[in-house]
Order: sequence, then C-alpha cells, then structure tokens
Amino acid sequence: MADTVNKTLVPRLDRRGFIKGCTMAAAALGLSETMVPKLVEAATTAQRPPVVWLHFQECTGCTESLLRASHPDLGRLLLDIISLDYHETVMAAAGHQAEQNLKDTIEKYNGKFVLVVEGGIPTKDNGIYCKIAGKTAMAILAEVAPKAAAVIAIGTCATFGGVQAAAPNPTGSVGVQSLVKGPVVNISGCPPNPIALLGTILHFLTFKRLPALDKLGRPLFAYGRRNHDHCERRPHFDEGRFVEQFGDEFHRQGYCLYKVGCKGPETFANCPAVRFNDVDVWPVSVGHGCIGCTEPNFWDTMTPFYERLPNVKIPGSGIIADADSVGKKVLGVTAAAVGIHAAVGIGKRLVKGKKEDDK
Ligand code: FSX
Ligand code: SF4
Ligand code: F3S
Repeated sequence: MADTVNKTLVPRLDRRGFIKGCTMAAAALGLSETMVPKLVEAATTAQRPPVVWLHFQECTGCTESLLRASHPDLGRLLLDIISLDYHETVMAAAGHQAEQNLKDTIEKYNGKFVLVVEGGIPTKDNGIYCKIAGKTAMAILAEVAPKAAAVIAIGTCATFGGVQAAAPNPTGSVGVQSLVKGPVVNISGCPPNPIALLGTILHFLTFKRLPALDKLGRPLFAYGRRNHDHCERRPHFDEGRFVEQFGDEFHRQGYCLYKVGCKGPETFANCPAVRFNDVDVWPVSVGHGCIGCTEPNFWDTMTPFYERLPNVKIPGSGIIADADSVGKKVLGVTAAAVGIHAAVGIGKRLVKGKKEDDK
C-alpha cells in the first residue's frame, strides 16, 4: 500500500530534472547556488517522509496546479522526495480500500507522517456540508491531525476558509488552523504556486526545521514581500502610468493595472518572481490585476476585483524627464503614495538583509 501514488501513477524524474528542480527551489528559498548540492543530497538521502493528503471543501485546483506544474516537473520532483501514501485525487484505490489505506497509514506512521490538507472545513450544523465516506471533514481532521508530525494547509481554502467562506459564509467554512492544536504551515493562494510547498519540504529535509513563518503561518521565503514590490510593471506605477480600462492603449503598452483593480500593493506573495506554468507567466504579466488570492478573506476584502484599492494613493501622472526629478518624484511616492503598507515595505527593502517578519 505504501507509496502507491508515487509508484503507480507518476513516472520519476531523471537526475537532470531533479537537479534543475532543486535549483529552482533553492532560488525560491533565497539560497545561493552553492546550496544546491546540499538540497539534492538531503532530498536523495533523507528518508522520504510519509504524507497523507486530505481533500475537503475546495475545487482541487491546488492538486491540479501541483501535478500539472512543469519546467521542470515540480510535481514529479515533489513526489520523488515524499512518500505519498494517501491522496484522494490521484491514488488508485477507491471506496472501502481507500478508507482502509487511510486507516492503515495513520496507524503505521502514527506521529511520523506529514499531513497536507487541501480545502476548507465547514463547521456549521456539525460540519454536515462536507462528508467523505459518511464522516464529516471536521471528524476526519480531528481523527488524523493529532497523529501527524507536522500539518501543512495548502491553498487559501485550507489556510483561511476559501471562497466558500465569503460573507455570509453559509457553511461556516474555516481554515485548518482554527481547528487543529499546534502549528500549521499555511501555503496560501488559490491555487498556491507549487514551489512554495516544494521549498518548504526541501527546507525541512535539508535543515531539519521548517522555514521561518510570518504571523499568518506562511513561509517568509514565499510570502515575505508584496507582489507590488517586485512587479515588472512597478516603474509604470511609480511614474503614474496606468491602464484606465482593459483593452485601451495603455493596457496594450503594459502599464500598471492598479486603476483597473490590481491588489498587488496589499498582497504578500512571490508570483512575479516564481511565476506559473510552462510559459513563465503570472496574472499581471498577461494583463490581469492580482486579486489578492494569498490573503485571508480576499473574497470579501479584495472585492470588487475590478475596482482600485481604496487606501492606496496613486502617484501623479506624466513622464519623468531626468534623473534629478526621478529622485524627487520617487521619494515623494515612497513617502506618501502607497500608504502605510508601502512605506513599511520600501523601508525594509532599503535595509538590506533585514528580515521582513514584522509586517
Ligand atoms: Fe481552494 Fe485548492 Fe482555490 Fe481551488 O483545492 S485554494 S478553491 S484553487 O484548489 O483549495
Ligand atoms: Fe504591478 Fe499591480 Fe503594483 Fe501595478 S499595482 S505595479 S500592476 S502589482
Ligand atoms: Fe494570486 Fe495575485 Fe498571485 S491573484 S496568483 S497572489 S498574482
């Protein structure tokens, strides 16, 4: 039964792909290239941690984005470094056999397995709005989580309740950390970038500890900066060049999407750096604003999606002519334009090496 998913459904990576994936993870973790051999060594010699992956109230996009990731195949790399013993979407077993697999795994690896939870947990009316094999998600989580060595919530559903928690939250959906005692690593995003999970697991295997987390339980290496801070359209923002409506001349020229609703100034994520899919894109690079999918309650706090954030002052318009005025203009912008969040963020960027753990 053990490792059924790895062996039957997913071909293993060759050595080149393996090293390439570890190199990408090292970059995402902010490690130098000299650390890659250490990551590779840890990933190949450490005992592969058994993983139980539960699905609750969600769309399965987190698993989809993980397994369809490539460039190189991050999903396959992940499946090479863990022993995926139970995963409802991709395991071969079904029905009673699947239930038996879960029972056997949590007994055999009691206190040793990593629990990954995907999806929110409905709590209203004793949790009846999500049931698997006759048990509520709440009951399954209560049975499995106390036996796990570590708990990782993947996706904004499992971290903060998900879109189904949008007011008035009819099913009482909550994230894992609301129901589980002890620390939960929150890999938020709808869906999150696979590199955030891969980086977290590789960090754990290499350094024998989890990466530093922010106050919301998210790994700082992936959620320590706002998308706005490393967006390729940022120079347009700073110089007051904005898309006024989708499809206009400014949109075609790749100007900043803030006025058409981009939530990058208040979204902590590394999308511009790690990007998605085979073609290295992220929402803003293809002309759509960030909707803030890594943030708690983004379904309520970041809507309407196509209206600008209310508390972000925008810089004046006009092309800046020379270096002197750039200096003055940018100083003015940094002090006042993007509100308190931006001022804090920019201050941190100026203090090199300072940890961004006090946001
Ligand atoms: Fe939620 Fe994951 Fe969004 Fe979907 O399953 S984070 S709805 S992309 O996929 O949990
Ligand atoms: Fe980029 Fe959005 Fe910030 Fe504009 S508002 S610079 S598009 S993150
Ligand atoms: Fe989500 Fe914004 Fe990134 S919508 S995927 S955090 S660009």
